[in-house]
Amino acid sequence: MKLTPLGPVGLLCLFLIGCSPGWKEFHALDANRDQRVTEDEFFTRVTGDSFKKLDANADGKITRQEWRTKESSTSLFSVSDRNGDGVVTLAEFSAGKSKRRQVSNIFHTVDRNHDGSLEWNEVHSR
Ligand SMILES: [Ca+2]
Ligand SMILES: [Ca+2]
Ligand SMILES: [Ca+2]
Repeated sequence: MKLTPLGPVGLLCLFLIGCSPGWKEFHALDANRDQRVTEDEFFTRVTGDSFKKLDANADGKITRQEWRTKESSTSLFSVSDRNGDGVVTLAEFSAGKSKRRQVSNIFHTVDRNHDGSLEWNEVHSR
């Protein structure tokens, strides 16, 4: 059985398609506890979470084998492994421009008043 990691798509579901996140999820995103989630906090959390899910043995590196057990395609693995040493680190994982854009798109959809941060009422009300 394949586990689908709660990546950007999962969060997209969480925020936009009815499965409204609870206070706990919002709080988890709000790293500095100022009741606002900035794009950086959002990005760090989203990429961190998907990284952790792929890094099965939690050694801070994703091997091709770990990647393959969670993702159907390894083509993204090769793209992510920038220095070609056969493992993807968190830095490499976060570096992809397309990932940043993808997360950014979700963020800006949720940020209804476009002030660059998510507040509880923006996330909570639909
Ligand atoms: Ca690992
Ligand atoms: Ca690498
Ligand atoms: Ca906002």
